Amino acid sequence: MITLPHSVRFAHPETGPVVEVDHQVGSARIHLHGAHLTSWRPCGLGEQLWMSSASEFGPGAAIRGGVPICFPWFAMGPGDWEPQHGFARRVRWRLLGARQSRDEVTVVLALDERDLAADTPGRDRWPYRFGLEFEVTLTATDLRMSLLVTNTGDEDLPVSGALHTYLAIGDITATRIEGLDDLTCFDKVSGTALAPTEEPELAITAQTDRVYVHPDGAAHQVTVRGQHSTLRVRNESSHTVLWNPWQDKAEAMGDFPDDGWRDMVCLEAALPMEASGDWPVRLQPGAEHAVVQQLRVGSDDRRARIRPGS
Ligand code: TA6
Repeated sequence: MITLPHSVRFAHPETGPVVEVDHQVGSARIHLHGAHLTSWRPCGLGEQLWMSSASEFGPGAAIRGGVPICFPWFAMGPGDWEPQHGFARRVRWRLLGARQSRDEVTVVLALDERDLAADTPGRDRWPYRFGLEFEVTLTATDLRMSLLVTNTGDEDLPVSGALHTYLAIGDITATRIEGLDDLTCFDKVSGTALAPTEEPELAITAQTDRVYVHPDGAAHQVTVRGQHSTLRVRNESSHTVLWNPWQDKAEAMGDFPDDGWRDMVCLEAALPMEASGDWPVRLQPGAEHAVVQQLRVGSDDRRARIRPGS
């Protein structure tokens, strides 16, 4: 029996069992299904994560919006692996525990091969022993998410995946993204590699699906200046994925509102994948690897961003 701090409780809405966090630093909701974070509200601010009003929540479904956990592969793996983005977001995880202090609250969920049904779609493609821990920490300004993969087996473990975060940005046409201009990327829409640009701010004006490569696989920070707020996204991963389906793709998805593309953007902390040409990460027995994403709300510091001479 897990003892939860007073700011963390279980709830059982129609959409399935959730962990509700209500702390002085903010609130959040995490579904046991997929360990799927579907809401983050920093104290005094509105919802920062975009959720589809048409999302499914049933067994085996992929919840649309919030922070899908893509694992053990991204997209279709090497090209034709179903289900898209792996099985971790489509199965029930376990609540390991939660802790709080005056300034922060943390919830930890877990998944390993013993939690999977033998017929879990995609398991036959990836029959390995593994351990996953997803740790979510809220502070007054930050949401920090860590996905820790451990190879608990006795053979190398091929892994890929991402924290596939949907940001609620207000109006995509009024949104600018800084910090991607100096990276190379693979553009999945055109199927071509794109060189770094000289444009410090990126506007999204059409379907966008890009895999950016972090130099030396180091952490990388991006600033999203949305219609109502500025969000800093720090990805401790090897890649950042940027996605907006735009109108045609949104209309073609049954769990995505036709005009949903107008107020969301995905910025994802990702591991090497087929599109980046360097998948998978191979963990030796006993080894572990973490993907971390930190979202920080904050005042607009344009003064600090003005380039000399501009
Ligand atoms: O992260 C971008 C992407 O790989 C897009 O290509 C698109 O497929 C998106 O993920 C959503 O995938 P999903 O399986 O959640 O519909």
